[in-house]
Amino acid sequence: MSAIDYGERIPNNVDLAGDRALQRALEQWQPDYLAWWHEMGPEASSSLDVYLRTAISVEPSGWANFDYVKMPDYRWGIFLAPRDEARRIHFGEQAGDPAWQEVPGEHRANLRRIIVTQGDTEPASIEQQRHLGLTAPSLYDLRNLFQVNVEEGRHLWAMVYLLHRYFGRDGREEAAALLERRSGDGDNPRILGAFNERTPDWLAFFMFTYFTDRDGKFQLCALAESGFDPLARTTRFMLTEEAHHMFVGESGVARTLQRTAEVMRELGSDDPRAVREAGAIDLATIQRYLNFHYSVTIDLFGADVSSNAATFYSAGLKGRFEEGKRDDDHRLGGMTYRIVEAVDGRLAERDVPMLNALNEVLRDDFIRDSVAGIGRWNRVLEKNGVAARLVVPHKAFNRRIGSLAGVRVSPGGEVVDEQTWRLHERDWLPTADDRAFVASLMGRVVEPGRFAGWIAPPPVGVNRQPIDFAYVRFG
Ligand code: BYC
Ligand code: FE
Ligand code: FE
Repeated sequence: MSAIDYGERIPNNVDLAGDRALQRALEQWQPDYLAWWHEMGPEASSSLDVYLRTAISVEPSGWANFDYVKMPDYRWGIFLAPRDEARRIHFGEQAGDPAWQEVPGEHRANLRRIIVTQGDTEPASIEQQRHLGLTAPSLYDLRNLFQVNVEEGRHLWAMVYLLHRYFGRDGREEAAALLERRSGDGDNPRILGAFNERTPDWLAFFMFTYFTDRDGKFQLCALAESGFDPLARTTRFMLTEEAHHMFVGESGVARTLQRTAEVMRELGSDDPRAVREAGAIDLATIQRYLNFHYSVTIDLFGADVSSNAATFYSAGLKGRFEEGKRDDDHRLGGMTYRIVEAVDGRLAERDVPMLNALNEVLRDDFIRDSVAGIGRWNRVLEKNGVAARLVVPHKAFNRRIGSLAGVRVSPGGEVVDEQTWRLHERDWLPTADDRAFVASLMGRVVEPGRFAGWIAPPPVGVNRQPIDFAYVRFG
């Protein structure tokens, strides 16, 4: 069951050949996917040989095979984690029932919506990142970008498989629409806010993969608990890929900080202008990028009070992060959770029914995980003798979704009026000048083992290859 069949046009471990109608439908979607990849995937990349990993098994140990691949020839496929025949729904009103192998009629619309929303983010991120290959700071980084891109493409396949296999004609229409929406498009944008923002440079890319791919981790973990077993199994395998995306972000920012700290030490100065003149990114700019990506990403968890969230949970469609490790009744009736809202010009806490607050519960889990990694970034500064530290802004800062949308809150958590906001916005969020400066540092470095001056090399290469390995070969 877990062996992957690479003899098929669409590699899979779901016995696609045993369902001719489904196989035909997916084989018809495949050229549309490739056309979309050519139009919206990584720019000027079709002829490059890229040292990529491809899944060869869904077992946790040794699933990856590394080799040179031209990205349009990447073997995007359908890989589900192995089925546990005895699996039961373990939260919500139907806890204890066998997990569903087909979609229950009463949950069809909600499940489709969750799967479409998840699926939509995957091609969106590829669109957001499509131009970054032109300004990669090294071959190592270029390869990592492309690895992330092909895997996000595979995540789209994962959701499209579910839509085609379990949702009939509606599912096929939704699968087609996933290739029609475009990140940032005025008429037909991607579904969620953060996926319509730009990722204009590599600092933004690293912040995105640190924060926004981590939203992916938490949402996928919640879906991996689902009573709809095919969704649980496909998201379980997606999570093994997600770990690498967050690694790219965490290590990318850490290497940026390393270089900045070295420059500060050489200069004996923390003056942002001096740091910039020496070709590194000043800490204040890095903090503003962090503020931006953090705030747009925490919006992705949805409204803090949400009847959708209650329905998804009670129906057994979407669980909590690490549902199985929690020792409450997994139904949550009568329990409460504390949220933050703005009342009369200040922030105040309020207890609301836990079931309605599950978006906030997941957001708070995400925040804890994010903060831990920022501690690791700060150790880079500490080790280099830099006194300054990065911090996450208050969770009410720069919000557009939920109770905190529409109030102006400083990164420190103080409610401010519109005038104060406008006065300080340039200290809190990346300015046009910050973006122009970071853009001025971006230039493609293609010599093996060389790195752009604003970023330190990584401590080790990919798959135990040396750092000066030719991770990408230009034809
Ligand atoms: N932007 O009751 P609410 C990833 C809408 S990332 C725009 O809170 P709900 C990846 C909402 O749709 C993981 N609109 O909604 C990362 C609703 O609209 P309607 C992606 C937003 O359903 C990097 C209304 O506001 N996966 O994989 O409880 C690279 C009321 O809100 C936003 C998922 O998200 C927003 N930020 O919560 C590649 C999992 N937030 O119905 C990939 C699936 C809310 O009024 N999705 N709205 O028109 C879900 O579970 C839920 O849909 C959400 C929203 C948690 C997103
Ligand atoms: Fe993904
Ligand atoms: Fe990802």
